[in-house]
Amino acid sequence: MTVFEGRFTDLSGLRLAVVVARFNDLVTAKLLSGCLDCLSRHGVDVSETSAQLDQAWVPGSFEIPLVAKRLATSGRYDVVITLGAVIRGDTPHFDVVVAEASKGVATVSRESGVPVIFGVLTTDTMQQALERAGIKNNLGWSYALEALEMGSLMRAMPS
Ligand code: INI
Repeated sequence: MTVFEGRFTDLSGLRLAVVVARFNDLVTAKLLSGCLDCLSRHGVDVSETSAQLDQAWVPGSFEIPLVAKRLATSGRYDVVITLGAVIRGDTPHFDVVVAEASKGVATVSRESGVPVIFGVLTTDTMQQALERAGIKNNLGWSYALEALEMGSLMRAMPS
């Protein structure tokens, strides 16, 4: 029996891309900083000259799937992380943005065969979003861990 699982060591060859939405950047910048902290502590080069990690900024979460698709299908990355924050209180079209972002990310991941981590926070209030972006916990850290696990798992599996 073979058990396939992701590992958090020997990540030297792993190539990652992060797509970050500027909308609510008070929140998304904090998610990004938690994400980079986690990647760095697991040995990923997150420096400005890194050949292991690239970033793409998009206006809002609605645009995330398009850019995630370009990155995932480029053949350059083992895993793509998406970071966004959609806040119901400020967003009459909350449901539309969330549905497009979540369906879009799932579709890109399935169709490209590249793991795309869904790191779009969906909350009722800015306070809740900030709590998940560092005041209580920084989910950017968790999204990075999930990316490392999935990137490593996919490399371990037969193609
Ligand atoms: N984008 C977000 O990422 N979060 C939001 O809360 C949000 N609100 O409030 O509208 C939001 N809107 C912008 C949207 O993602 C697109 O950028 C815009 O509609 C242009 O396509």
